[in-house]
Amino acid sequence: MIKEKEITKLIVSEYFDSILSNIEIDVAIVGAGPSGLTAARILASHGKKVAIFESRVAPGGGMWGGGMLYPVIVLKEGRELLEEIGVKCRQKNGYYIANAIEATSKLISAAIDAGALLYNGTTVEDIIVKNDRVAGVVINWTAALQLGLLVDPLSIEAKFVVDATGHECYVVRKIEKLGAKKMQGEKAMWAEMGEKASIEHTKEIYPGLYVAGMAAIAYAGAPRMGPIFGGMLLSGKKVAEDILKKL
Ligand code: 48F
Repeated sequence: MIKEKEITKLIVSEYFDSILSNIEIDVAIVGAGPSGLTAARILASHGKKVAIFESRVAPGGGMWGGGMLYPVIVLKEGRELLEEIGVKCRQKNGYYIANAIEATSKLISAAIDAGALLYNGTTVEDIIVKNDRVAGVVINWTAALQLGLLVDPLSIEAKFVVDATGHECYVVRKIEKLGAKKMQGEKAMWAEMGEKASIEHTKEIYPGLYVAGMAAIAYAGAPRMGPIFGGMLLSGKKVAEDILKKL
């Protein structure tokens, strides 16, 4: 016999058990694009308590669409970060190519398999700052925010927060009110420079707050790179390794 009330009970209790045991975590990653997912996988595989907060229902960010909705991604560097999670990469004309849908879905499942928690439909609307240090994230239902409802948020304490929100660079803009350097905004496309810059600018930009992926590019005012994705993956790896040294 299938009982509606049991289905409801299972969903609600499962969700609340999960959120209750993750009110205090090691790393809160904001945004489930390729950089955030890679960072989450590596941190979780080292036994760290990691949660990714993703405002959309479907995680994956800008990778699903490949280039202009042709579901193919191109890589020059960093293909090992896809191959180690089982994504098939093929060499062509001095580059590597992969199926965007395969790569995105495997990045999501690899992060979850490693033990990262993924809260979708959940927007980080602000950060917690104590004694000049970022100490967590302030979350709310994306749906409530989109409807413009006056609903107070909840908070998750984290030792480190990663802004992996892509072009929006959402979290970083919150520290401007604390007098930190302003986001510069991404520059016009220059794929080679953008790829290098995405790794170079992945760093702690305020105590407790790191930028990764396109958010690092946008913060630093570096060029965008379009549908070449190695820099995003390598940025995720770098932020994970930098945080691991401090945890
Ligand atoms: O944009 P996105 O894929 O970030 P990324 O990891 O990768 C960028 C590439 O996809 C591509 C590119 C480089 O090749 O140009 O664009 O830097 O994913 C960012 C995710 O963050 C979510 C957003 O829905 C997306 O899935 N996001 C943005 N703001 C928030 C958020 C927020 N305030 N709270 C939660 N999630």
